[in-house]
Amino acid sequence: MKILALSGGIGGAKLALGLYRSSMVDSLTVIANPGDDFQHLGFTICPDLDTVTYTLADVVNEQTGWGRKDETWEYMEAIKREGGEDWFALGDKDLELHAMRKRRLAQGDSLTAVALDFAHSLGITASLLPASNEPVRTVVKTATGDLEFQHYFVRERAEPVVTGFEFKGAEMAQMTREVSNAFDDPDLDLIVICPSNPYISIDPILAIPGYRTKIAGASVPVVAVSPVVGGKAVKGPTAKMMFELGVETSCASVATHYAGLIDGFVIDDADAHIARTIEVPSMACNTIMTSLRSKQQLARDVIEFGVSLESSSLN
Ligand code: FO1
Repeated sequence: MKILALSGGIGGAKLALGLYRSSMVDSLTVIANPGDDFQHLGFTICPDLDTVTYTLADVVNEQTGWGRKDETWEYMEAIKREGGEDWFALGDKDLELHAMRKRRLAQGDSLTAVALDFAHSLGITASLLPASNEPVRTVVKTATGDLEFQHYFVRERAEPVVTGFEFKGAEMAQMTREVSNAFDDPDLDLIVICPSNPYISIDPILAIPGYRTKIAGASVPVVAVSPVVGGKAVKGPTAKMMFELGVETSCASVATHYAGLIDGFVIDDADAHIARTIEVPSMACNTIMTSLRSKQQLARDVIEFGVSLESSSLN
């Protein structure tokens, strides 16, 4: 099986790991959300790309879901002592990646080349790709003004009331050759939209010219997995945002959000009773990934559902 997945950070990375470690998958490409990226303390921080990379390399901090395990914090302590910006925690091990990325970008290498080489250096055999080499930055529109994404999410703890989003730079950004080749690969079997926040993790990718067309026109099934279970977000502020945006906080709303892009939608067993309200074919299973086994099982369920959609569309 050859799979192309779109992912945000923590929740998406869990399914990406399940796919990566699935015996059914021979080849995996993951496209990471660029909207959370920002410049901070002189570094280009790419939280979702890095979370997917650390997760697949098995070096992620499993308590937080982001950053490195067995991290030390001397750099942050120095920033604090100097009265610098210490609201965004960059660990010493994580800093090794950031220093390397800074050096490589400064010498003219692309974000894609840096990401592929870094993943390779960690022994990852999947292709982990930024959605674009150009910056795409989510701006969160709130009742009290516009906020850069990490300022909203980490510094303000996602507390301000959200009224909308802007994906700055998206219209000027380009789908990379590596991403385009992954979509056009004649051996591709399935496209998966991971259980990530549709508004802030998947929409920034879809805002880049070409993505919607490639996904809507794909000759392979496109399956999304709901990040909303029983009206609540499995992780993060998805449900809070939906409420503030005036959208019903249910998995059905997520399926509607992806209308025209997906052929099938995976929901949790807890939502099986509302499956009939979902406009595309749906499948209920356990989507709560608390162990490697449950991640691999969800990957298997998603693949088998995707394959069943393909054969039913051929009939
Ligand atoms: N999330 C936090 O809640 N607080 C942090 O201090 C923080 C630091 C951080 C450093 C590197 C990195 O790759 C991710 C980091 N994250 C932090 C996570 C990240 O900002 C968000 O989880 C994602 O952007 C949401 O997907």
